[in-house]
Amino acid sequence: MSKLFLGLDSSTQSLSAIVIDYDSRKVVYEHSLNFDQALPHYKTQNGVLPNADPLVKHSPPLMWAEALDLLFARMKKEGVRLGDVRAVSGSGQQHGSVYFNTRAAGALTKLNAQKSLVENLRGVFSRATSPIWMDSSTSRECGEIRRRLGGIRKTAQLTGSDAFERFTGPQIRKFYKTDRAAYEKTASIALVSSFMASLLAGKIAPIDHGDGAGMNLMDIRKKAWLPEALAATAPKLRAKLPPLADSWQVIGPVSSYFVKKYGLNPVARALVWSGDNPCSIVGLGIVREGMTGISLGTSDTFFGPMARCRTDGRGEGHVFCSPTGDYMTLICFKNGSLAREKIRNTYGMDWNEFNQALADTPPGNHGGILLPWCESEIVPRVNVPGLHRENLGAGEPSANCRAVVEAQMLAMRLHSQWMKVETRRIYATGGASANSAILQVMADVMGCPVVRIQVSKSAALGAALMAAYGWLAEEGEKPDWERVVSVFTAPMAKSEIKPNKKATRVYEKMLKAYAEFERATLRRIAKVKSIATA
Ligand code: ADP
Ligand code: XUL
Repeated sequence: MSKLFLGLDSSTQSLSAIVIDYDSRKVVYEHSLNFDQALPHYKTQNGVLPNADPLVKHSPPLMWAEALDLLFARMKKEGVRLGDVRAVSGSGQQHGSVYFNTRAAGALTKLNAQKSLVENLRGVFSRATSPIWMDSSTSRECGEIRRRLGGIRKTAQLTGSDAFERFTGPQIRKFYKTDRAAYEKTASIALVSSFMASLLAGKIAPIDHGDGAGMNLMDIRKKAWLPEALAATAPKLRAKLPPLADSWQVIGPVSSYFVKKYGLNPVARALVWSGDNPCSIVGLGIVREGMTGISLGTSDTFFGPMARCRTDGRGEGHVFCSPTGDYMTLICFKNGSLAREKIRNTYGMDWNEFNQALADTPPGNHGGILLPWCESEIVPRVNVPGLHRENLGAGEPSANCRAVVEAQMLAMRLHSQWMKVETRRIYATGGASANSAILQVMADVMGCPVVRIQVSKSAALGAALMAAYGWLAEEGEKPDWERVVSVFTAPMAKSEIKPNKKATRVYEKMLKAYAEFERATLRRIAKVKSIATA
């Protein structure tokens, strides 16, 4: 029997699956299911529920559960050898939280294969919707938690990050403050990752150290819940949190629901899941310092492994735990793919026309800059959405397309300086990494080559590799991360995109102009806000 491992990725816009054959080192199955298209009855837009408040971004947890049923049904129908799968792990969009009441634990152990997951989960939530990573409605709660923990630097030193609006702790605090009765009825709080793992394992799953670090609740060095942070967040919180665990820990056998319904092997192991960015560290094979990953998904993220924990005193960047046992640094931009899409759509283009626009305009864009804060931004922190242009008119389609991509790459270069890592090679992933014209701007701005690996869904691949690692460890095989990731994550030789030296020199100069325009715009926004609130 071949050794198959299944990796799932419950992301903002989709649920994906990758099956790997470990011995023949092949990806044998890959599939993605887009929430808006496959499950239109949840009425999400890009996986998110519409809300009158632009700062509030929630998604329905039942949609993620229904997607899991649908994906397994498709795998079964397409003849995927689910009976040969030895272990299942997964990756979830980070920070989002799911709220279970006292009925959940019992319902999970008794999942009935005659019913759907949605039917099985009826009545187990104390909150119908889940705040996700795009939510930025908790500035007040961030301030309260940060003050209790001793300021930006101290909060980052303790939890790995300053208090951030999308992080789970501030979200829990807002829930406690605004709906105390529902908070009281909450028996257990899960992340998207641990929620999905709970379905697979048929019991409340632990939260892994990688995703747990994105909550402002975990002691980043001790990898344990931090009592001061819990106290600063909400009362009786400790009792509502599951245990923490290594990202590759086996929870137990998969729930009989998946055995009876879809033919998973009863001895197949269900593992703890992690966040999409920690999983991408594994899925891209960037397990040594100096290797940098950039994901161009719904969010744009810049990340890399870090051997010793060093936090960002200015509070823009994060330190999470890497599934390999090291740490990882990360900065996250909310205005990633959806901002590129928005500019593209404004000028009625498709991706080919967008790429032609990049080809028609020179690096540096004649000094034209566009800050693409279509939604409130995480780095730098901007709570008033808006587009800001310098030396650029809204009536210049091609220059605006170049400007959005250049600004995104310059922002990554500028705001990653605290990491003090010399970027020698970038491993690109996420939906937009399919676009070589965008990656060329990335290589030129960063001044180093950009590569892709065979599999574009690095988070799902990382999850499959974590499943393999956890299974091998349980079998007593002492697996080694470099070996586990090596063959699957070899960069595609032909995919290397080299920086153009002349363009890199243009961007070195432009970085100063960009930084100055960004600072000036932030000052202007702050002034307008203070006049409005005076
Ligand atoms: P997530 O995992 O966060 O849900 P993905 O990594 O699947 O997101 O990326 C989805 C995004 O990829 C889409 O919003 C789309 O804008 C972008 N995308 C897909 N193909 C291209 C392309 N050829 N050029 C630029 N962007 C693309
Ligand atoms: C990372 C972050 C996003 C989400 C969604 O901190 O908020 O990258 O994980 O992908």
